[in-house]
Amino acid sequence: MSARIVILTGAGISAESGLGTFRDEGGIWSQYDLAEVATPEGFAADPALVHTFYNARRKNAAEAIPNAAHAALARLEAERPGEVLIVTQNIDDLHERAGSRTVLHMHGTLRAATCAACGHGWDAPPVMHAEDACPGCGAPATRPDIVWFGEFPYHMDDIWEALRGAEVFVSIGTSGSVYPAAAFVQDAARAGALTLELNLEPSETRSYFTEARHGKASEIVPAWVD
Ligand code: BV8
Repeated sequence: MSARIVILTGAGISAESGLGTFRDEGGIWSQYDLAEVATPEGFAADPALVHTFYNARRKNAAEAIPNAAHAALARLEAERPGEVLIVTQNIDDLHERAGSRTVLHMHGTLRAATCAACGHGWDAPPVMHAEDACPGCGAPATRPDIVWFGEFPYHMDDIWEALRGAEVFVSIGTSGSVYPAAAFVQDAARAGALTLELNLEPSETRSYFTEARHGKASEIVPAWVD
């Protein structure tokens, strides 16, 4: 997969749409224990708790509205067909609802469900329960199709190929604290790309970027696009 402009997004781009971030003051990881709700071990120990966690986030995401940052990225892609790839760590569908077409969800999405027993995949219902039977094999092993800690992210071969050929790499609304996404700026820089961080504040990987602009995504992303 190739693109001149590769854009990585994180929870910060959806913050002004009302969806929580993870590591800011009062963030999701201060309300829930990551180990209990975002690891395979946590799911095995208490699938009902994990479904409750993701059912609430699925509801919040469905009620959220894309903001000016999502809209600006959709405009950029429309103006430069075939040149823009969004790689998102987010599991909401705000990029798609804003009109972006080329979006890779490396951590999965709330819209998808899968079977922990047979790997069958289907569109997730609004509310999932631990005892729901897999439509494929019938086992009560349904889970959100989301990449948890210790699991391999999706689309990695496409992402690494795109980073090798990118002219510009832009990171928006991410703290740079989760790998392998946090290392993408280094992969892009090694390939000679210009690297730009657009974030509320300097991220953990700020030093790897050629340039950084700090502020709210709904303001600094349209300013960069337009
Ligand atoms: C893996 C589930 C093997 C979905 C999540 C080194 C190499 C490789 C792996 C590791 C490594 N070191 C450690 C690891 C293991 C681990 C990891 O990174 N641990 C961390 C804690 C150290 N990684 C994994 O397990 C990954 N798998 O490594 O497989 C492998 C090895 C090599 C190569 C390939 C594979 C799997 C990681 C996925 C885990 N799943 N969540 C969900 O519930 O959502 S991660 C979780 O954090 C979320 O998915 C989120 O996407 C992700 C990153 O968080 P951010 O999006 O950055 O959000 P955060 O709150 O942190 O920051 C928000 C930012 O926005 C802030 O900077 C803030 O200032 C800014 N902001 C706020 N408001 C605004 C704003 N910006 C602009 N405008 C605003 N209004």
